[in-house]
Amino acid sequence: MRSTVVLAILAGLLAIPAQAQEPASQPIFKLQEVMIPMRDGVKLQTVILTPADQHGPLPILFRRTPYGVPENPPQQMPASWKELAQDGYIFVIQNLRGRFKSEGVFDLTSHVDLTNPKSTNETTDAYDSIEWLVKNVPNNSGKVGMYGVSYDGLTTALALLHPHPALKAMSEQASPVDQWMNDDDHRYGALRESYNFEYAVMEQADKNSNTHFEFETYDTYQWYLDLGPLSNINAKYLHGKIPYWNSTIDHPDYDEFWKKEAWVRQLHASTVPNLNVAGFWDQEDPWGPWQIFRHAEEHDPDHTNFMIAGPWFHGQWQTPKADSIGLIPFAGHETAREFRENIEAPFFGYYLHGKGEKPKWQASTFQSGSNSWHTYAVWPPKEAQPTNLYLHADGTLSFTAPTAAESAKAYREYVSDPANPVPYRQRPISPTYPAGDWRTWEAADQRFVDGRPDVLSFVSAPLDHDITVTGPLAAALFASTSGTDSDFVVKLIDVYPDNAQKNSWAPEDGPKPGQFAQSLNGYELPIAMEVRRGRYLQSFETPHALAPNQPLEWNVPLRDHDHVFLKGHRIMVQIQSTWFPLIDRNPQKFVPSIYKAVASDFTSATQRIYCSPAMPSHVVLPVMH
Ligand code: PG9
Repeated sequence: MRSTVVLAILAGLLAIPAQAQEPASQPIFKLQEVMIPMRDGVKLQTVILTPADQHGPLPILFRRTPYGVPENPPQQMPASWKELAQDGYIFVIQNLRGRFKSEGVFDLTSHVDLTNPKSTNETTDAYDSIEWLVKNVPNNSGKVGMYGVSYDGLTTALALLHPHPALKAMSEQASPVDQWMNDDDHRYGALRESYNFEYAVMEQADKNSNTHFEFETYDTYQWYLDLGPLSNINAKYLHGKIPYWNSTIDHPDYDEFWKKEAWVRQLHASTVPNLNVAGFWDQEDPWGPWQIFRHAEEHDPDHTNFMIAGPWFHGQWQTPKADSIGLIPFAGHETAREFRENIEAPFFGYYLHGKGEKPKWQASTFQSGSNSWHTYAVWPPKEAQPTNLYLHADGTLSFTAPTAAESAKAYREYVSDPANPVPYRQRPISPTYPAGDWRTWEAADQRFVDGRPDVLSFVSAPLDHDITVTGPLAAALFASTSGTDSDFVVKLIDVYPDNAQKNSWAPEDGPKPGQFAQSLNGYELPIAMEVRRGRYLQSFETPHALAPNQPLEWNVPLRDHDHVFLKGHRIMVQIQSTWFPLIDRNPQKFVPSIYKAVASDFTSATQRIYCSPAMPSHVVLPVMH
């Protein structure tokens, strides 16, 4: 059981895929398990994988995980290590305190208090472990790198707050930084209901395993709908036993608890050379790496802070190839292999082996649409000009602002009903883990909600030239609700022409049943999607009721992107007020805490999006010139 779980985790979450490995004729690593003592006496279970053919001293590549360490040495080189291993590293993997055989208590909230000398946390545990490793691992070169995806990226990034002097380079990949503001658990205070709940159960139900919540209903959309108010999660299922879930519902607003969790607020310099890696379609942590990059930029005199991004789902850059995401092919590029071969391995090679050259760029992306690699001296590039794309009341989208003549019909409206929320992906919605179709939902064809009366679409004419957007995107909506609280979800979509799919092709993992029926012809590919919750428009700390039917400006950050809307494609914006069960349902009636709302608080509301000269709802695109 344990080994199945570890294998699944390594293959999926931690992106060391089991498939596409190379056959080995002899053992490639020697495995040693040790318990490394921390400053408070707690010992952490740690596995040291030494190359069987090691001759001279080698640097250590260190990964810290909550998901379990391997019990046996890999028989074959994991695809995600292949390029790194050519330079030679001692790979070290450690279970975090409180996970599996590691002693102590697991803290899912990554609180780091460096002012208290008695406090232990992931920053001090990384420091103490590196201190031990450089002194105790035979034949190490004294140089250490850290790396990892997601939670392992977080534990990497946390070492930035007080790095051990032997830590010479790191690559944090998809690390969250502030779980109330964005990434896994909330979006600007709107709860990521399915993820927060299912993940907290996975990591906190049992110290010795990764636990998948057993839904009685396969279509979790139905399960969460039948659940009713969120208070039923504890009342009916968890009974207060999952600490992170309890903290979430005890702290609905951006209070001191969440501000402490937002560890990136303590980062103001590039303290270790760092390759930040983000996926444009990362369904879990798309935002954190950009925040780490920006915070480290505050003081980076030696230019050691780098940003890489590509058209990837969570961790896809560590899969064997990444030549497509869902149905979207990358024009023959094996983007994951290319990233590891041309960027990740040379980066560590330079800082840990003294080989090759330092990257000459600050940012590098695999740009979607054009399907090509790019480098940028600075991010965002100076050539990107913020350009408004306006929503019009006739359902069109254009670079021309609404005119006075359009004022007669100044808005579009719909009724949002929490009893019939818009699904975030096509039903049935399988459980988030293990893997499943969760990984690619952000690149799914949005035609599945076209025609719903509670989803507004605005569409441009076919483009007469390519439009390249490189940098941060945002939406500014002028919107009202007949309720006293409400959500607005904005989706920016690339609409493929009806004759887009000329050649046949197969996705990376081979076509799955049903995939042949889908087509890129007319495909509605989401480029950016985000939600804002009305109660937090004025203040994240103190929620406020909205005045019914009073238009307000809603600013919706849409993160950093690099995409070309190709000639002949159209641009679309979709707007809706539910996104379920990804985001919990807003009762649409202001209550002090949504997590304490009762069934009768949930009411329908009439939502309006304004498109007039005085209230010109628009999306801001960083258009390259
Ligand atoms: N997205 C997962 C996670 C990271 C950090 C905190 C909580 C969850 C993960 O894939 O590890």
